[in-house]
Order: sequence, then C-alpha cells, then structure tokens
Amino acid sequence: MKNILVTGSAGQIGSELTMELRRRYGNENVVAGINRTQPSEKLRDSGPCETVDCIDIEAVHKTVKKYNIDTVFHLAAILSAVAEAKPNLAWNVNINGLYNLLEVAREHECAVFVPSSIGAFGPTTPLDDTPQDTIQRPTSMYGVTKVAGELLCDYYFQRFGVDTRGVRYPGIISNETLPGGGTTDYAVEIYYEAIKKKKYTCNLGAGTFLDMMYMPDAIKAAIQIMEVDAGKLQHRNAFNVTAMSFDPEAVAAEIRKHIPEFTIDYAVDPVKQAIADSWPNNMDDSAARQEWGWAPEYTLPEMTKDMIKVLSKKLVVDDNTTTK
Ligand code: VAH
Repeated sequence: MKNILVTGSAGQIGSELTMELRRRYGNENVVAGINRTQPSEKLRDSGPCETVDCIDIEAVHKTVKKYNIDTVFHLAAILSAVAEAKPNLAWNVNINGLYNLLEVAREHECAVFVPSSIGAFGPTTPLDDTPQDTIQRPTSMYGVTKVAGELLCDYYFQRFGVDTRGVRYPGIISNETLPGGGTTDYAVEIYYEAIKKKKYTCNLGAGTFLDMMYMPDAIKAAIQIMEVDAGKLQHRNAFNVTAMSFDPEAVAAEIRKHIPEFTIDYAVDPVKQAIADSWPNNMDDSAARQEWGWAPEYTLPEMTKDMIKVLSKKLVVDDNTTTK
C-alpha cells in the first residue's frame, strides 16, 4: 500500500482509520474522501481531502487518477437503521456506489477493502457461534446490500482479479466520531449518557446480545487484512471478526463499576429491535484468526475503562467550549 483513498473518511470508522493510516503510511499518502459528513479539523488539516461521492463514478475516477491510488478503503455506506427508513438511498449508496468503486479499481488495478457486517446474516442463520460459511438471508435492506456487496466483491476478485478483501464488522464502539444511524449505536450513546446524566434510556431490549468491538480493534482488522500476503487467504469477502458479545444489561453493569449510580431503562425501538433480533448473538471468527492472525485486544472491561477515561475528559472540554 503506497497511495491510499478512504471513502466515507469523516464517518465513525473512517475518521479514525484515516488518521491511523496517515500515521503509518504518511499524511500525504492517504486521501480522505468526504461527501455529506464534514471532516474534523484534525482530519482536514492533516492530509489531502477530496469530495468523493461514490454515486458519481467520474468523481471516483478523478481522485484515483489524481493521486495514483493503489488501495481503497471503501467505508462510504448507509447504516442499518437509516437504510430501513430510506431503502432506495441505501441501495443506491451501498450497491451502486460500490459497483462504481469496483469498476474504477478494476481499471486502475487498486486493492479494495469493503466492510461487511453482522447485518449480512438473517433470522435463518445459526445465531450462536455463527459460522464463517453459512446461510445469509438478511431481512433488512442494509443486510441485503451487505450480502450483495460481499458477492460483488468476490465476483470482481474471481472474474477480474481485483484484490478485494473485507470483514464482517460487529457493532463498533468509539469515542471520536458518533456513529451515523446504526442499530448498535446504543452501545456508544450509553457511555456518553452515563457520563453526562448517569442514566440512559436504551432503544434495544435487555437480553439483546450482539457482537461488538472497540474501535482500535476495528482499525487493526482493516489494516491487518489489507497487509497480509494474499496467498494466505482462503476467504475474501467477508471474514467474521468479533471481540465480545454483550447485551445492554452487561454494558450497564460494567459502567456501574466506574459510575455506581448509573441506571438504565428501556424504550425499545421496534424497527431497531427487529433488525437486532435477526442478527447473530455471537460469531465464530476462527477463519480470520487462522488465515490472517486476527486477535482482538479489547474486552468489555478494558473498553469501558478506556471509554470512560477518554469521554470524561472530552465531554468536560466540549462543555467548556460550548459554554464559551
Ligand atoms: C449498524 N453499526 O448498526 C452498524 C453495523 C453491525 C452493525 O453495521 O448498522
């Protein structure tokens, strides 16, 4: 990897992945592709930024040619809850945008990282220890675009030799950029509310177990799979990767070890609950561990400790800046 483009660079994963790639490969060698979401000052001022609307194939071509891109991390996507509210937009961005990206990658011989998701599974998938290779009949538009995306990426590898690789991400928890409309967003919001209000009203019910991962591990997975020797890969799109599985009660109990007075109550969002109920309780990620050495570092206690440490400082700072 020498010249890298990150689409969706201002999003929850993109904003941190872009900064880590700049640290590793040089600021000027990593282009932040942005569209609707505005980048932070840190992201904008630390390296090249370009407006890249993946629906506009010419915009993708232009940026890839201008910077002689050889690797694309394609994170531009509509997440599950927004996709259910706006299915046409989700199909257009998640599939037509991906198709454009793959066509440009084919022409310019770029390697491509495309994240899939636990959303690529559905209610007929074995939901415990979900296998790497299993039934994928998702019932959400997001899931349909993720399965179609996996198949399209494998097709471009087998038919055209495009070096496509991907992981099925679980819910991602982070403290830099808020997530944008996913079913697992509660697992981020709960930490912000615990610090600000010492209470949280959760929109997924107690007992809703989902795979989850802390952002440093999510970034590690994306970079590690793109750096591994292609000869080691038996799978490509996409690998199950997970770090933990918890429900809202478990994360609330962990928060209470730091904020004893924290309380949680529930106002279940039926759309998000239906999506979450169709997703695995926990995935088997042994294929990623065997084929490219995947090994997460953060467990729920370690993530909670770090989230509360970072957000306790950040939210005080934000409060100070907002009061000025
Ligand atoms: C969502 N955070 O909730 C995303 C993710 C596994 C879930 O794809 O839509």
